Amino acid sequence: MLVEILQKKYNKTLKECSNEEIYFGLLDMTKDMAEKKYKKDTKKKIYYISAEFLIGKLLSNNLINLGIYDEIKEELEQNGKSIAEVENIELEPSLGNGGLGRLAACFLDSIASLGLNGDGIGLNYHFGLFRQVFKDCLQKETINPWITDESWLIKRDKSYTVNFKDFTVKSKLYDIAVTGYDNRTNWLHLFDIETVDESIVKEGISFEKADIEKNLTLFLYPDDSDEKGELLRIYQQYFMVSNAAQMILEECILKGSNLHDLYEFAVIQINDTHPTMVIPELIRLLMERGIEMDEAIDIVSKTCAYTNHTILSEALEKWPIKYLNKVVPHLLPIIEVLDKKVREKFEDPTVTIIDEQERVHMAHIDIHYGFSVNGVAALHTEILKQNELNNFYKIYPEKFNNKTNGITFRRWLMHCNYPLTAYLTDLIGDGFKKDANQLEKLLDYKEDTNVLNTLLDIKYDNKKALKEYLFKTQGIEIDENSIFDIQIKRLHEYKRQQMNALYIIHKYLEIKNGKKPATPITLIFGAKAAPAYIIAKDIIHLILCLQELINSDKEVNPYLKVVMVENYNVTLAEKLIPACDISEQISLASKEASGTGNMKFMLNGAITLGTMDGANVEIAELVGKDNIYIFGESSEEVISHYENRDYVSKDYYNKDEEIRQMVDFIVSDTLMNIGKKENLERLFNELINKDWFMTLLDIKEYIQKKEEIIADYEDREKWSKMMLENISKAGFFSSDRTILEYNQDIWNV
Ligand code: NBG
Repeated sequence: MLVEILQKKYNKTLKECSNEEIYFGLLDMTKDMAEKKYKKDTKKKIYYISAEFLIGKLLSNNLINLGIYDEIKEELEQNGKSIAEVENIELEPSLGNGGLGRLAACFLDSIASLGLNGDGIGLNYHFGLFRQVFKDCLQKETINPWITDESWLIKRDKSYTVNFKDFTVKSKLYDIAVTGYDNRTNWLHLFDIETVDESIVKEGISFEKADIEKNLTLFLYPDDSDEKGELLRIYQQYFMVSNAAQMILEECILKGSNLHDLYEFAVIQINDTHPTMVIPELIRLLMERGIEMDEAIDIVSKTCAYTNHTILSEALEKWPIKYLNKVVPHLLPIIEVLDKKVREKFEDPTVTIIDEQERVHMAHIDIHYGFSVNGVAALHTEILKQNELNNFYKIYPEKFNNKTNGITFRRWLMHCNYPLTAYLTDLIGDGFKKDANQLEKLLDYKEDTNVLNTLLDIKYDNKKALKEYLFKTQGIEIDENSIFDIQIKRLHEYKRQQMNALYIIHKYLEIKNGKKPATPITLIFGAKAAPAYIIAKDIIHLILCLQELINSDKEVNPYLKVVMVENYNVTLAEKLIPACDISEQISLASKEASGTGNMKFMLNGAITLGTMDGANVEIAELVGKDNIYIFGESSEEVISHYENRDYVSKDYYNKDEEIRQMVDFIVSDTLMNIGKKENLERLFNELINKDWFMTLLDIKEYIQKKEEIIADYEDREKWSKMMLENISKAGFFSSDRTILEYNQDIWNV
């Protein structure tokens, strides 16, 4: 089929075509096949609304899900082409930021793969999240254009009118097909406007924030450190949910809903608080269509469900009434009624929608006016119930439920680790591709030296493949015979990349003093920092300075290497994860809602070094304490430090010589000669005077555990057994399991 398409499109044979031509040929073919697998809507349908969808490149994923990957791979090889090279042509869509967006993408994959009728709804950001470049050991941000003339986006003939206070826009809709694995096709609906003007972006990522008609869908999470920025975010959010609400009502009416029964036709999952305004917007639209307010509120409350993804208060959105009035004054009367009803029913001042400072708490709208509230890992949900949202839990115990996150094995095993997938298939059959729990069959081989050695061989080959990839794409050289210790995730103080950086200093000093590791260690980082998050950028600066220092020190670099990959994204994750030995999951206990990278690493045979936080807790339960390296204070202990305000980082610094040495090194001449005084001093001061996320609390135990896991790496047999246990037990973390639970407990589709 491909041959015919290329013949028609370019009048060339497969052999004659360039990789680019093959890519566009495959794009046409895949889109066409996907469209054919679209099935009519069922009576009830899931709408997953999210500010981000971190979908990654789509070609291979779609070929796998359509069941033609092997065939195409072979056909290309027979003609002297390589699928990997064809894949390089594709630009990664820039529609997401971190775990929340990647989760949304995994969920869409699982919804379709389980044959459920469910679409995603979001925005078509032209430049998406910024592209990260390093210069002088600093992060700089530039635009990240990803939309090309021919792409996965299908322009639809559909448009809605969205009214803001001062002006009105007409939306246009783009769809991306979401192919299920051997199953139906659903859609990711992305809304945009015609008037967006990419040329207004000057120097890096700066642009005039007030010109909404030109900038509305330029960036995901534009800088909101000033008023104009906050207003822009409100414009984006309202634009997203107004389109969503209009589309949902239109589809339901078409299927025969009289709107009084909306919840029998639609269930809306609100992914974190960004889409919260869909609640007042739907109420407004129902009232416009003649439904009384009380009934409208009731209908919407039976239709919407909310997922919380964090307990960090800065991420729980609170919009000043003043700002909402400037953008969407028509929603305020509704929000005020929602608030009034809460006040009439409950005395507790902490559960109101509008607070004393005249701010609207978006999560509070979701909890009062949605029928389900879920956390994303067992520990996270417990913390929501017992601490963060305890006052709400007391009112609505029946609304709270846990849905431990998951990942799609199509992308995070079958696509990113072809050799391991092929080997597993040989050993245990391919049942695990649809029923992830079958990975447990691998346990039968836990004493089989042959199998254990093959797992080590596959890991080694993946490390070599990563080495080649990093050299080709970023000019970075690494040694495949070293231990690959990897921390890849957004940069945030709670994730504690700074603790890992202190470990590097510890190791550097040790080597300088003549104590050398048995096997060289390569510490790999990948992380973007939010452009306005100063300390996060300082941490990147520290890591890049250490990279420069260590990699140019001949005494140290045979034993230690630091690599921070530039512009970390899904494509890089797909290369890094299969090559990893040690998975760094070292957040301050209680702060990482779940984590999903931890699951991807485990599935690909990396061993976790982590705290009892997020889904690490469930990983630890599944693999048992012999197959994971846990350190650090527990979430209870950490929460009690916050409650009693008794953590003083300076005390740890003063008390402990070793800690002092590491922290002081940040502002030593050695490092200041490489880096910037201002940044390094600021970070130093932050660590000893604030350290909100308690780096110094756990640093000693962290170093100790890390030395232990590194020492255990030498015992190859023991290590390979741990790998096998981790892979075998990863089945629980398939997003198919998560989605089945959402459907059983929340959606009922
Ligand atoms: C993130 C959490 C992660 C979690 C993902 C997906 C936000 C607001 N939250 O721990 O930090 O894995 O959500 O649930 O991005």
